[in-house]
Amino acid sequence: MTSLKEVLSQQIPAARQRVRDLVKQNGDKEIDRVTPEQIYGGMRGISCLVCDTSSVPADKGLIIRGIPVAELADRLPEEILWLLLTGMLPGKDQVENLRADLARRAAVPAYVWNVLDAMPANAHPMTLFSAGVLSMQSESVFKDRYEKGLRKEDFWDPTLEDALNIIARVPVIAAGIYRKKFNKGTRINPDASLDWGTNYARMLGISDPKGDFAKLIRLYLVLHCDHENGNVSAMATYTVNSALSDLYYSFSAGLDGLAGPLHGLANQECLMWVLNLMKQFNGPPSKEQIANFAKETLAAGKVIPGYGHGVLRVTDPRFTCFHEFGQKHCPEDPVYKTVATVFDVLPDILKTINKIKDPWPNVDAASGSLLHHYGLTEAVYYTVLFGVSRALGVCSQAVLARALGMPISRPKSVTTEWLEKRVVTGITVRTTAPTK
Ligand code: CMX
Repeated sequence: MTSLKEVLSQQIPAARQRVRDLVKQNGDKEIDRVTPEQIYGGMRGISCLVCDTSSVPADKGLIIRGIPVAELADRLPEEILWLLLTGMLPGKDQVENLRADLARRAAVPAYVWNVLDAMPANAHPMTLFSAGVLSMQSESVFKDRYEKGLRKEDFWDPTLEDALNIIARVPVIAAGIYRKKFNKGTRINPDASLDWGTNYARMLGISDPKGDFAKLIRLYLVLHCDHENGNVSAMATYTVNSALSDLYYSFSAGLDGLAGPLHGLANQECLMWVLNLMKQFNGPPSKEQIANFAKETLAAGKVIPGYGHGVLRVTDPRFTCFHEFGQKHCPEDPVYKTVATVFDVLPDILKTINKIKDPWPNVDAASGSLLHHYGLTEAVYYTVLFGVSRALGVCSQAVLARALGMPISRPKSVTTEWLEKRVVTGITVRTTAPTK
């Protein structure tokens, strides 16, 4: 049996050589073009980042190392972490080894709880989560070894140490935040015999006699783990880490991006939108009532959370996985049923609005109704769950970026004047001094 670190040590030299060959033989070949529309449109569709952990074709959705996410829905998050990092699914002993390793690393320093206790009572759970992660920065193995003198080719090793320590601890911190923020009683300590996802479900303290809530949490942690590198949380983590700020700084920055309503916060907004809809009509609404409510939301200039995507142009397969979970485990739950009826109605309405490129549900549209069904009703907490899962992907991406020796990120920006002249004359006019 080989450990995760041993497998990576074996793989990294060939991965480096592959990139060296690509750049040496074809480094100057054009692979894309860039238009002003793209520059002013959030850099949509510009191929300028490398991400080997996952890809998101517009017509298929999340593919992790060549495997569509729906085929991975029954796997443990530990298996997914191994897959993200190595491109292979682990053997039975390897998963158990990784599970036990994470369990050994799960102790959260006492000062983290003191930091969280000192935060204002109205701090959002994501603020607490990001602060909790950042507060541990002095524990960074990368920072420590870098200060002592570390060769570039070895950067990935302490980054992996930081990644595993962060991944091991985030469910403990996240569950502690839940218990504190919503007055659920004392914290529940991790159980070193359980897997990462089941442990998190248990530490939240939700009653789970049949183990279905733990099943939902494990599914949740698998589905949200990664989504290429161009989304806000991944790119923020990647960019900060590229400056060799360690993973505590970088993952905390990624969480700050995840906390935005157009990204991870849509998770909480979705359930709120559905509950408001049900409140207005005293229970599960009819299709006509849903259509009217959606039109009112749009007329007020708001987005409908859980619908649309920057890349996808089909129903998000992660939504489909949650939808199937609901059909199997709680088909009669009124909130889930409402979410299912919204899915019947909304895409046709969104299709009538020309500017909306993707009228289909994304990952956030159904998850809240399922969490609500099992008693995790505090929607403002939902993005924290997303963040716990996203640690798997962004930390894996950072380890691989350091393994490949990726440099500090520094794309070139141009002024509006430069663009105006460039599109008219085709001549490059530099209006600012070149930056380093
Ligand atoms: N409801 C209303 N309007 C929407 C919409 C929705 N669900 N989705 C897109 N639009 C609007 C955009 O706001 C934009 O309007 P303006 O030009 O007036 O600003 C227009 O349609 C074009 O947007 P787009 O090109 O289709 O989508 P973007 O790539 O710009 O944005 C996203 C993608 C996800 C931010 C957007 O669809 C949205 O705001 N959805 C609701 C929030 C949400 O569910 N976010 C979670 C995404 C999943 C994730 O991050 O993991």
